[in-house]
Amino acid sequence: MWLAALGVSAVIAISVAVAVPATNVPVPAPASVPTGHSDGLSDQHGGYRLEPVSLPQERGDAVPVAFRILGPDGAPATGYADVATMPLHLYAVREDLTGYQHLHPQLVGDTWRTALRVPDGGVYRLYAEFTPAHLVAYGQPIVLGTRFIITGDTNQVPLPAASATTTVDRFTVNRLDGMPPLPSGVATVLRFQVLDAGGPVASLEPYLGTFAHLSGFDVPTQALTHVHPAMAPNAAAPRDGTLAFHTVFHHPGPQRLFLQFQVAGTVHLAAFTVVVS
Ligand SMILES: [Cu+2]
Repeated sequence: MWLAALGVSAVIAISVAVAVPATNVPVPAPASVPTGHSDGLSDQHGGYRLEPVSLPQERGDAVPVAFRILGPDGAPATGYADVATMPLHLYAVREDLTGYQHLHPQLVGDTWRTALRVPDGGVYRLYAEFTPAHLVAYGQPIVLGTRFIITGDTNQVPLPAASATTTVDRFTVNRLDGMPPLPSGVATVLRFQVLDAGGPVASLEPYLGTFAHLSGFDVPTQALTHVHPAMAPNAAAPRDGTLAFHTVFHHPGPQRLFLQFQVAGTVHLAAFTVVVS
């Protein structure tokens, strides 16, 4: 995507240089809206940049993390839109796609701060997802990433095989469309149903303003796609415990999905491997 976007802009730049006379060339307005999507593999997008202040260097249950988000003018960004009730979501995952976390740092002065669970060694990636207030109409958040390395012994976990069902706590979550490979680069719908011993769970509760959060990580690259169920605002809980997500997976290959949902005040995390063709 990055290369494709760069290629497109390079082609445009070249064709403009060739086709337009040297005089009366309109001066383009400064780009105020980012182009393309961001997936956390870069620390910058659309003029915004993630600047680490303090990243974990050792294991622990609550290791401090601090970073700044700098705007196009190089100064710390101010004015974030609340998306899913929060101005900034921070996701973390290790390179083997374990240890997923979804956190909400506090903005203290110009620096975002939170604490991370770092149970083991390895390479971890952080994803800061936010929407500058003036970019709400852009329609997608900016996702900036950075990574840190914890040295020492590391227990890498093999990627679980693709499955149409998984269990978490007292719940079973089924992927209703089975396990067909999902096409890359086009709109896709993923449907899940949450069940417990009594059948479909009719009592899903909003968590951060929506009935579920789905984070998908492209296994080879760790590119992030984060989406919410397609539901009307203020919709009632789905009576059959079914959640539908509309998304586009940009890369062929396996994806590791983390589905968060809330029942009786507790957030549960179901994980799936799916294959994108
Ligand atoms: Cu979310």
